[in-house]
Amino acid sequence: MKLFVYHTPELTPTGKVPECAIAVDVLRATTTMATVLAAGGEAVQVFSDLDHLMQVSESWPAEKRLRAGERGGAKVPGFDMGNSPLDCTPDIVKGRRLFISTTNGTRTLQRVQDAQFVLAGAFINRSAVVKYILEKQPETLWIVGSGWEGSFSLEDTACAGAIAHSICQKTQLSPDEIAGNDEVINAIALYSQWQDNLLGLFHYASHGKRLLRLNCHEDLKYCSQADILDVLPMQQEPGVL
Ligand code: 3SL
Repeated sequence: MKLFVYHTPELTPTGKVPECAIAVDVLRATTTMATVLAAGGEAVQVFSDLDHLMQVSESWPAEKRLRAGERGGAKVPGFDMGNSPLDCTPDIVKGRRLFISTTNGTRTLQRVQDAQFVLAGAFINRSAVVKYILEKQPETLWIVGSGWEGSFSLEDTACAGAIAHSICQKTQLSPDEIAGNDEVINAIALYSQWQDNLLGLFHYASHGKRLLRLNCHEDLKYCSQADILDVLPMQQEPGVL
């Protein structure tokens, strides 16, 4: 298995897809998706465009859908919810499909949607994702961070490092043996430095600061927990997990 880490969807090589891709948007899209599915959501369907989301979800029974829209960290007016994983409790999401559009995370999933296997990963479901990768043993694996509008984000690269670190530990391979690019080594180093204080790292991150300005302290705490959900958000058809 060769592993490649990309900090943003824009940095992935054009015209290529790997056998398996893990989209990561720790703050907060992939954390929210994992939470919805763990809480009994029927599926998560992702959109980059808000109007397209409205149009497609219109044909879904109203009592079986939830529309989640986020721009700039805030809920989009007229949507049922924004992108807080804390709103995704079983009483709200069970049996319903989440139609979601966020600033960056949904674009990452769309960039890798043609890979044979597509997963959504975050700290909260890191061990479930790693378990799947070790069973599947894909020849080529990409971990793609979402960043923020094309720029690097600390939290996504740290999560990529957490996944890579765990793969190394469980296979007894060194980072050098699995790394397909330098970003893998860099991501593992970042995670190793902050693994005992992920919340502290989020406070340094520009998107962490943005969410703190929006009073999302509890969201940051929730997203910083590792391995708390045994859930594997996997693409069933393009754009649907
Ligand atoms: O950029 C995204 O996709 C979102 O996860 C951003 S936010 O955390 O909902 O603000």
